[in-house]
Amino acid sequence: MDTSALLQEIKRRDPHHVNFQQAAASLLKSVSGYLDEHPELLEQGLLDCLLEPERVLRFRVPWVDDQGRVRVNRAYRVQMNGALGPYKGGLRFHPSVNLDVLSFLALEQTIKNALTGLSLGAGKGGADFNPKGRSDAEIMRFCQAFMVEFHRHMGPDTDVPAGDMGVGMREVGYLFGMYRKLSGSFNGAFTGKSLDFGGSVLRPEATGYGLIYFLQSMLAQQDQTLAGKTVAVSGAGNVARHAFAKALDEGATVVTLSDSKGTVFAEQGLTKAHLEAVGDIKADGGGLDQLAERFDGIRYHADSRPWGFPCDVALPCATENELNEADARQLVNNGCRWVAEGANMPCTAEAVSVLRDNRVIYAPGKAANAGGVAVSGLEMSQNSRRESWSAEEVDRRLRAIMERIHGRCLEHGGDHRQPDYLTGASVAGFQRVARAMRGQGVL
Ligand code: NDP
Ligand code: 2IT
Repeated sequence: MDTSALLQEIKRRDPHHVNFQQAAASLLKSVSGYLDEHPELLEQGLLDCLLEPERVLRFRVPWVDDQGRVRVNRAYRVQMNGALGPYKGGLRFHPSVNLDVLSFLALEQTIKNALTGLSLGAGKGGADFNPKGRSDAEIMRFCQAFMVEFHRHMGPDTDVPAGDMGVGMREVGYLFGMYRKLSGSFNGAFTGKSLDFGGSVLRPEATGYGLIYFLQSMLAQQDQTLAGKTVAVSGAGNVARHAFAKALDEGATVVTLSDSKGTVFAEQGLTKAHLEAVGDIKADGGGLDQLAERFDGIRYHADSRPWGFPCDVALPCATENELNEADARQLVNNGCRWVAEGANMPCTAEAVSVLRDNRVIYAPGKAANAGGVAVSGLEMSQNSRRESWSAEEVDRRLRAIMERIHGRCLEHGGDHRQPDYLTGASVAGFQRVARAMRGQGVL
């Protein structure tokens, strides 16, 4: 099927899967030039297969809350593509989780994991469970109930989950513990584990650090460095906080952070002390308004996003579609020149067009946030060798992987002074997974 017929078919089959349609349309548009040169890939139904998950599991998760009431959540695992290795990708616990969201994330993961150059297939899963306001005991019971079903569908050579929004080291610990008990096997079937039982050093930091390493390669392409640049970061979770910390280490001034309720802005820049306070506030379930109450020089803007403040670099690190066309125009008007995505698909398609039309250098999450899954790949290697590497070793490998991904994007990204990273990343990732699919026959 050709690409426009394929998009029509996707819309006809799942008209409500608007996020998946957005991700698929972006991918198909980005690889269309490459496909013109490789029509054999269209003939084999390869694209149709790439856009259809190998398998989707849906299951109920009944659990008992602290009041003794039975709650029932809906959970999924989208096992998207296994051509390059075991299905690999995070689990998200958030009330917005549905099959559309997980399908778009699984498609992005397919290209991202291929770009890392590691032996990683792709998947994504999670549940419409809201961890906010839940006690530690409730979180544990939910994680255990999730695994009672899911353990039979995963394993170190089949499907290796990790964290995503709402799933951090604590949740991975509870999930892994139940997996170990039910499977009777201690193995590397989860990444993002605690260092106390097989985790890799630097996995929590890896997505944010990797984003900054990728950004440094983007800047170097134009003979620029991060030192002295003003950076707007969105989010206040794992990715945002570690990107913020590394940007500070590299001499940038970070002026914003945000959460689902609002944005904090500090004209003189946020500091490590602020970052530490954000960690405490978030661990207590609080909002960023508390940061402005605790420190001078910080303004809190309820119900707003960071994109209205002047910056050189914008790093959206919260969630999908958090930066729209109007936000992109504001960034352009305020002098922003680089946008690199820490989150998955945070820029809408219209925002990407505005950035591109105004010569803002834009890097999609499938390239720029691949550091997290890359260190997950390194955690799998360490687990299977029964080794643990030093922080220096993991950091060195992470940096090298991000630089290699940057190089692969350039190969297919046109003008090296003004690279089109979206096309570059999509073609390079697609090329690798398509070759593997083709070599294995129609499956
Ligand atoms: P976390 O759960 O740690 O943090 C998510 C942050 O996003 C929170 O600060 C949350 O606010 C904020 N947020 C959620 N929804 C919205 C919204 N609608 N508007 C504004 N802010 C919102 O998740 P991560 O940091 O792990 O993930 C962030 C993004 O990065 C996601 O897109 C994820 O898929 C992607 N990603 C994560 C990787 C990882 O290794 N963790 C790897 C690669 C990509 P609040 O605190 O109020 O809930
Ligand atoms: O979106 C992502 O790449 C992740 N949530 C990390 C996945 C992983 O398996 O480490």
